[in-house]
Amino acid sequence: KVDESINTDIITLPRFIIESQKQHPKAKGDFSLVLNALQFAFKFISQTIRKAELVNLIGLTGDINSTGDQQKKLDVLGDEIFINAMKSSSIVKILVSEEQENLIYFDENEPKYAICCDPIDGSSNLDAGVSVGTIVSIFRLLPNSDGSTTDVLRCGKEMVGACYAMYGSSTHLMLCMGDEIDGFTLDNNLGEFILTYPNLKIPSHNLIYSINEGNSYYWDDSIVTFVQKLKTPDQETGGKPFSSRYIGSMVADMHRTFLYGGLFAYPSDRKNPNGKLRLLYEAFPMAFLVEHAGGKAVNDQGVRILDLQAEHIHDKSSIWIGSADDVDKYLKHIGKL
Ligand code: AHM
Ligand code: MG
Repeated sequence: KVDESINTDIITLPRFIIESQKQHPKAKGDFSLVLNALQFAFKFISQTIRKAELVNLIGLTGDINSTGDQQKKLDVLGDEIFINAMKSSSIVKILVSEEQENLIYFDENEPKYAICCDPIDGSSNLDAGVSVGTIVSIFRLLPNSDGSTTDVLRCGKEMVGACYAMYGSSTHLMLCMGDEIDGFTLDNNLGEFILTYPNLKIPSHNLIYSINEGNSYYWDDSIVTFVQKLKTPDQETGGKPFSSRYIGSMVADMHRTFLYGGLFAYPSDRKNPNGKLRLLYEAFPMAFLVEHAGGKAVNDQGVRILDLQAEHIHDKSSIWIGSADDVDKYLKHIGKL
């Protein structure tokens, strides 16, 4: 007897890409080559992280990366996996990686796409088995460009796509190719990402704030007052205070925010005058995804993240991101709404 509980008509990522391509008859299939390389990198990194403890990969290499952090072996491996996957895409010309000081240029590839990525974001959490992820922004090269930093030192709104993979209890992929955002879950037996959250919308509000409050000593008074306000029940919050949730891994904190709603922030402070998170491969892709899911993302001054432009590939930005109503609360607080 056939087990009727098994769905035999699932939408895998390759099927999803083919079907979306049909809706854009002018598409030449270039973007699918990029996605194919990306999903391979995500699967490879996912497997590597899951095996890490067993094959004794945990530990420091002793090197310092371009933004001054100590690199771990998994950071190096994740970076290598990512670079090789983009190289083999045939179509990604340049790559900005958090782990590489300079832009990587692939001589052999066609000059079509530029990718910016944090191969393993939240890596300080790795040894504790906490969820980490890979964050990616995708730009099409400027007309007639052969690939250079000017292709990525642009406004975030010029991106053509963004995604992140989160290596948690399952491996999830959240993807936006310019329209909606769609979520996939990796089926390890099939080796395929399966569509599990079609056309995901972020809730317009939730009583959750996610911020490293240990930094409050270094914050401006305005931020201290705002966070205090979130913890003080009022009529707007239905008489309840916001709850605090902070994993310390942006992908995991944002994944929860996409599904449950609320507000995630990493403001600037006296230690990090421009915030901590990087514009090209942390703030931009998350802002792109959140806006396509109906949310908002702004910096400390209330400027839309996607209107910002990086001057250097590793530039940082403050960020307030999440449910539209909760970001609006911050905007009202600073008098920008
Ligand atoms: P990383 O790219 O070096 O891993 O740093 C980025 C991470 C984010 O994932 C996370 O939101 C943030 O750093 C946490 O920082 P902190 O430990 O200062 O709260
Ligand atoms: Mg990182």
